[in-house]
Amino acid sequence: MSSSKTITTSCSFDCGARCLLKATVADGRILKIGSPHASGSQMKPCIRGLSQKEVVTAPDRLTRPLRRIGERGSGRFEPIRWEEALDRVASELQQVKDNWGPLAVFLMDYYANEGVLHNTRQVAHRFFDLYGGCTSAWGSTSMEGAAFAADTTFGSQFTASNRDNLLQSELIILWGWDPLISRFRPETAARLSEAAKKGTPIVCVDPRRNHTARRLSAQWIPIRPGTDTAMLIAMAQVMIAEGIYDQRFVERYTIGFADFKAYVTGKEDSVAKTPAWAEPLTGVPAEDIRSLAVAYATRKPAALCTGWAPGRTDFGEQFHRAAMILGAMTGNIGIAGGHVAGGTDRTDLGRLGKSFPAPVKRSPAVNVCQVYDALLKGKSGGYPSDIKLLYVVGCNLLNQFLNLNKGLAALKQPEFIVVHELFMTPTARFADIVLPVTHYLEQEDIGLPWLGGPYRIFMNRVVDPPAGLQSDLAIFTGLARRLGIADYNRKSDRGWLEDFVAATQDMPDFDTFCHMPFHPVKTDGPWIAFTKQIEDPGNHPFPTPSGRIEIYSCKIADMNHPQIPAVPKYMGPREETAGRCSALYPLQLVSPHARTRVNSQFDNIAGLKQQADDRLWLNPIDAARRCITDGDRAVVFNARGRLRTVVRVTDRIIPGVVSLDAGAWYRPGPEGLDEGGCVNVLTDDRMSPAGAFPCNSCRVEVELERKAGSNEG
Ligand SMILES: Nc1nc2c(c(=O)[nH]1)N[C@H]1C(S)=C(S)[C@@H](COP(=O)(O)OP(=O)(O)OC[C@H]3O[C@@H](n4cnc5c(=O)[nH]c(N)nc54)[C@H](O)[C@@H]3O)O[C@H]1N2
Ligand SMILES: Nc1nc2c(c(=O)[nH]1)N[C@H]1C(S)=C(S)[C@@H](COP(=O)(O)OP(=O)(O)OC[C@H]3O[C@@H](n4cnc5c(=O)[nH]c(N)nc54)[C@H](O)[C@@H]3O)O[C@H]1N2
Ligand SMILES: [Mo]
Repeated sequence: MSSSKTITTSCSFDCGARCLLKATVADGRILKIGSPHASGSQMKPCIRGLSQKEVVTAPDRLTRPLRRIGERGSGRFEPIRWEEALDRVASELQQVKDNWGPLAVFLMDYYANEGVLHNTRQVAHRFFDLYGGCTSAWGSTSMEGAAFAADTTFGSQFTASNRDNLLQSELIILWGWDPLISRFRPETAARLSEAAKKGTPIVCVDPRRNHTARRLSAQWIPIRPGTDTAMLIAMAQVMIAEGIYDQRFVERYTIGFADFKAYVTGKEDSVAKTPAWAEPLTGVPAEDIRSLAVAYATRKPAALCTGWAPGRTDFGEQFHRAAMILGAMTGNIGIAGGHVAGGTDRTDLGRLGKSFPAPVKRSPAVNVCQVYDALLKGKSGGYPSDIKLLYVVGCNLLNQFLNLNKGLAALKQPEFIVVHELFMTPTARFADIVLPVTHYLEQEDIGLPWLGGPYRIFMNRVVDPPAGLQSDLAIFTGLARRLGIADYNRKSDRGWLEDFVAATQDMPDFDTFCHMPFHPVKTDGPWIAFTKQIEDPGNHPFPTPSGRIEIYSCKIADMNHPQIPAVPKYMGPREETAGRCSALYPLQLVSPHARTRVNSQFDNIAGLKQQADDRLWLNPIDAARRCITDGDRAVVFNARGRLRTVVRVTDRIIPGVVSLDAGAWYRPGPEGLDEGGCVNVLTDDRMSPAGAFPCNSCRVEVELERKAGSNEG
């Protein structure tokens, strides 16, 4: 046996971080994946990165193209040769274009691979752009509410500050945010732990006492999902009534405060949005709302850090807008120890001068919540086209998109479905042709931090792919050749990467970059969003129509949409307002991201599945009412679907709410019951007014699983 060597790379999936991996390799096989010392706490990989050997070598890894032989969705396939598979896909693409035009192709590409070169979205979009266009999806399943709010309030998506900043905060509020699980940059957990250790008060507002709250021993304020905006607005009311908001900041940097104040105080609609008003909506005692408002307004600087989950609700954008306004009312924007609440948490640091060429033509698009509806209804439903061919790259939509049972019908609709995948996912089962792809450890690339950040990682090829396997880019290159598209890809992978590096000013030469574990991007001191706008507003206006932080948004006012008010307002969850629904399905359901998965990825990997918490969290009060005890098997259901799961009875969740991690694979059982525990058999596919993905606005009922043969009701 030859001696082993170590090779550095990073993950490239949609994971919340971007860490350094150190692979030990011998005889072309991975022995181990660990974390290099060089990374310190800064880029330390989590259990998911460290388990990638198991992913690459998984026994169920797809290694040959497959053609469907059974009924669609039956999962019956036969292997075929690459030539044959690519010829078939190319001829279907040509035929659809000739007969129906290119818009009859729906491209469902998503963020499975976020490498600079093997980026699933960019390689697919470029191909279909040159093909002549297609119909595709718009909107982020993650943070459309935050993106909308950032654009309309600040005129910028770049609202992030470095996490060292938290060490200067006198108070940290984690609102619907669980970064010890979701990461939000690799260093976040370490900085929060340091802040906790040095005694910074940390408060967590969440329906669950989540992992971060527990590990940091934070104060937990339980809240009902989808009602956060009411609590934030009541906090604003306290600050106004008690005269403790930062009047100087509001006058100097914002517009529209008077309109917001008129709503908050009740001048506009005779309802003062006091803590007593918010208490029955949110489930949070009025006194707790007042205390948090006073603390946030008076302990300066303070960081209100919001996750995206509270914005993945019926009126999600209002949550992000309201949090931003509180950040402004407390003067915590653009200063050390403060934080832009409600934003995307993105930065533009570390971008490369060039990336895989993005599309030029804009294709018509439907919101990510409406993909199934568009497949089912086409033009008759007001969508851009009738879909004949669905092309899926890097997306497990049947598992991850809302209202899975509607998805089952929708995926029967197209005449032809192509899926590029590593595994036979619930979505891939519906393909006519499945094209297996390489894993990121099998190719060279560049890894950039999730949400941006000041470093870049050269992703070395760690092992060779299984014989014959191709990357998405190589597959599209082969299809382009067959379709006579000359310009798709004239370079080698290396050639592209060298180009990206050469086009980036502050990069070392390519060879040096390849041999360093990571390249730190120089920043002049700590980076804090909007410091220039705050320090020198005369020369640095906010990029909004007014040049100020828009509490009243001119852009929203122009939209003139009755459900998107120009100042943030609380609007009740839609299902709750439909009274019958809340009586039939009295529990609210949230579906957080799992510690052991990236969305649905790795649910099929035994080592990770064993460590997953795929139980339904249920409060003891709700459990007792249903005669359910810890460890019981139960069925969770509503009008859209039913799933079977195991119950974890815990007081770490507020009464009236249940929680089930998203991402377990759908496994159909008898009578429409999902035995895999895929939460999206329950969720509703109506987007929020501004396009947010409302997975956390969902009502269900839970019952003990009936024994076979029981004839109860
Ligand atoms: N380990 C891991 N990390 C990940 C991912 C993963 O799958 N696994 N996915 C990555 C991706 S793609 C994304 S978009 C991000 C997602 O990041 P987020 O959207 O921030 O994460 P979630 O886990 O959905 O939810 C965070 C917290 O919000 C709470 N919550 C849910 N609904 C509400 C609500 O209405 N109000 C309040 N106050 N709290 C609520 C949940 O209980 C949970 O504790 O994570 C990224 N990081
Ligand atoms: N109920 C509920 N639903 C949710 C969420 C929630 O919080 N609750 N979160 C939403 C969020 S934030 C997100 S981002 C979405 C994620 O939704 P998806 O992006 O559909 O989720 P993934 O499970 O990451 O699916 C990516 C697929 O691509 C495959 N893949 C990996 N690498 C490659 C590659 O290089 N090439 C190709 N072709 N394929 C590859 C993986 O095997 C996997 O099946 O889910 C959303 N759905
Ligand atoms: Mo996401």
